[in-house]
Amino acid sequence: MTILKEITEYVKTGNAKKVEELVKKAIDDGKDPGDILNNSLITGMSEIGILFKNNEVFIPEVLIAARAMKAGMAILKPLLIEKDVKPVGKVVLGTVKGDLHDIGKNLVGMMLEGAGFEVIDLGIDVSPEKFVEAARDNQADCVAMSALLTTTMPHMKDTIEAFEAAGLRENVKIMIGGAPITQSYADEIGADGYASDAASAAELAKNLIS
Ligand code: B1M
Repeated sequence: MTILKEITEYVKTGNAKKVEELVKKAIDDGKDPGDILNNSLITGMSEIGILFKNNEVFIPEVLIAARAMKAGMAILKPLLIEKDVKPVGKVVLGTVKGDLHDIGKNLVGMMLEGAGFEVIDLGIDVSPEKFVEAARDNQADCVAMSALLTTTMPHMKDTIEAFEAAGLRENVKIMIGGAPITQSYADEIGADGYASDAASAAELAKNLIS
């Protein structure tokens, strides 16, 4: 098995120590940091995402895989910056105003990072104004909103309207998700996309900005 394939397997099984050790070894062996990122860490997260989507693994496995990926990323990051390897895109992520649920949102963030995005996570209870400000300040490509309550879903619409009012709607793709959200709700409020789970969210973000 190649070292990159080995790293992929250790990301999937969530072995952060091994990932760290093998990423260091791959660098010492002269492997390109971008190659290590794309063909081992991202592959591992994307494979765990598919298993999660198919209910073959569950939240704890995704969390430990993400921790292992992050251990590898911590080593790669300075080298990627040095080599000016750009992220796939920038996503501003948050749970909408009035909503404190963040477990699903955090999984979405991990899958986005795993897919090579830079994620600016604004946390929970994020107002439309905060989404607009963060997207503007960071020149984000995409805004990703999560809501778990039927009472907070309308803030997704308010946020889209805030982007329109700020004259920034054309600059960003807006995607939404969360247990009560549907594709028809996304269509109704004028979002660019809806994803039902974290792995699909990463796929959607890639499609939206490509
Ligand atoms: Co709350 N809660 N909760 N809760 N809570 C629900 C959502 C509820 C369905 C429970 C119920 O009554 N059966 C219900 C909502 C009813 C409704 O509106 N229809 C509810 C309620 C009512 C409340 C309170 C109002 C309770 C109260 O105080 N009376 C209160 C509200 C607080 C607030 O937000 N203002 C409340 C509070 C809480 C806790 C704080 C105790 C806790 C949250 C802890 C935390 O997140 N840090 C909590 C929890 C844990 C839940 C349940 C049990 C689990 C939610 C969860 O984390 N699921 C939930 C019931 C349930 O869903 N079974 C419930 C796991 C997570 C991985 O799934 O978030 O759906 P989910 O994310 C998925 C997808 O939806 C998708 O990807 C994820 C993974 O694949 N996804 C996206 C999510 N965001 C996405 C964004 C995307 C794309 C995909 O693109 C941007």
